[in-house]
Amino acid sequence: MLAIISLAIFAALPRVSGHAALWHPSMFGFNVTQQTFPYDNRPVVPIKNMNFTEWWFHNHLAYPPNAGDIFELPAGKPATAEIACNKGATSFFASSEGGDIRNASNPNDVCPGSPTTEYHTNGVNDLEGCSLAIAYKNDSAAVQPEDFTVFSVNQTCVFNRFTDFQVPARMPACPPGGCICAFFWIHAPDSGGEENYMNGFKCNVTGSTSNVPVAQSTVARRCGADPVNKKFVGSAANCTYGAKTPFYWFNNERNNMFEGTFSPPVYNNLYNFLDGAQNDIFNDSYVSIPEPGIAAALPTLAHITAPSSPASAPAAPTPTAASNTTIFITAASSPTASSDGTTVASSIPSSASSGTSTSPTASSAAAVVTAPFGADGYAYKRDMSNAHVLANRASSAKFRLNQESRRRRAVVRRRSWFW
Ligand SMILES: [Cu+2]
Repeated sequence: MLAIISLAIFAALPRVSGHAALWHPSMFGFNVTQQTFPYDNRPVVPIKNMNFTEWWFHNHLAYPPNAGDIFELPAGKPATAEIACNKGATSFFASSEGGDIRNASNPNDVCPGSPTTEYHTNGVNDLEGCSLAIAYKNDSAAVQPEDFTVFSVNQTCVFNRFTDFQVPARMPACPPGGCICAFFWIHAPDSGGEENYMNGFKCNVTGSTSNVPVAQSTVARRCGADPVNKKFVGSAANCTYGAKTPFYWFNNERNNMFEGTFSPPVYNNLYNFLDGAQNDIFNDSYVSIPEPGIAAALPTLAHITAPSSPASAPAAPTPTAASNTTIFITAASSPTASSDGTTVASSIPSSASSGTSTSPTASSAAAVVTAPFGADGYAYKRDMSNAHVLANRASSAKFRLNQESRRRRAVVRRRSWFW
């Protein structure tokens, strides 16, 4: 009874709800309020256990931006987005039901007046990253999940209202009318239940100097160090390189990730989503990308001489993990920095989530070179092979149990703020 009463009081308390969204007039659902749908479908509300039309673009495709509202992506430069738990906490507060709730003493406050757990983090060391993806289509209705390619990652996310997304320098121009983009986020497993976040928006690449298309994206593998799950060394050969699809997880339809409740797919080194611009997503970025696997050959980067020149295909050295010519793609690396036929290895830090926006450094990368990838990687069992997918599906009943118990714990935790 007490639980029911306290829940009722909790529900009646005026409060700024948590979660988070990317806010911009170019977004689908910019003016959707709690009353627009029969259920609360504000852009900040998490997505989970939904059918495709409900989760895709947050079911906001019928709420497009006004003509001319577009989010600009300057090639080779950062695009600054505003991420907040309420529109009133952004520069666009004027059209928010609750008006301006920005924190005057901290303009970067994602959720003024609320603890960080409201946007699913226990602090700056508990961040898993978020991403922007792009589809080179100007018709939002024509965009399919496989059309999106992640072009920018911010691993220090969600933590600052003003969040920079570095745009790759070689992004080609969009079709007339612009492209369709989306913000994707899956938060840390230790601060709230399993949830996806997706906000679609209209975008356009400016200052483009390359016309090489973005490659068809593929699903990213879990390949980095994962100390929480007692995997202390990453397996670079098991990583997905090049254009990668966003994560579609924990819905009823069209998922591309089947990770368990406590191992959400995340936008950081764990899935080879390095911090910053994703500079290797173009058709000519690689001479070859072998099928990933714990004993696979590493891919070979192409030598890009000029932004618009076709890729030359130099004779590739035998790619080996121990190769002295191994180089590392970091957020700051430009495609021109690579030499002919260089073997690529992802620098995988020992911690899955560093909690800072610092790019992997040469020193952390050097550790990968000297330590054979296979030392622990051969025993790695989290690759998304069919067998593993099937096993995950078979244990879905267990997921639901976990999910239910986590939800209950979350309710207890939230109540404790008030009691
Ligand atoms: Cu949430």
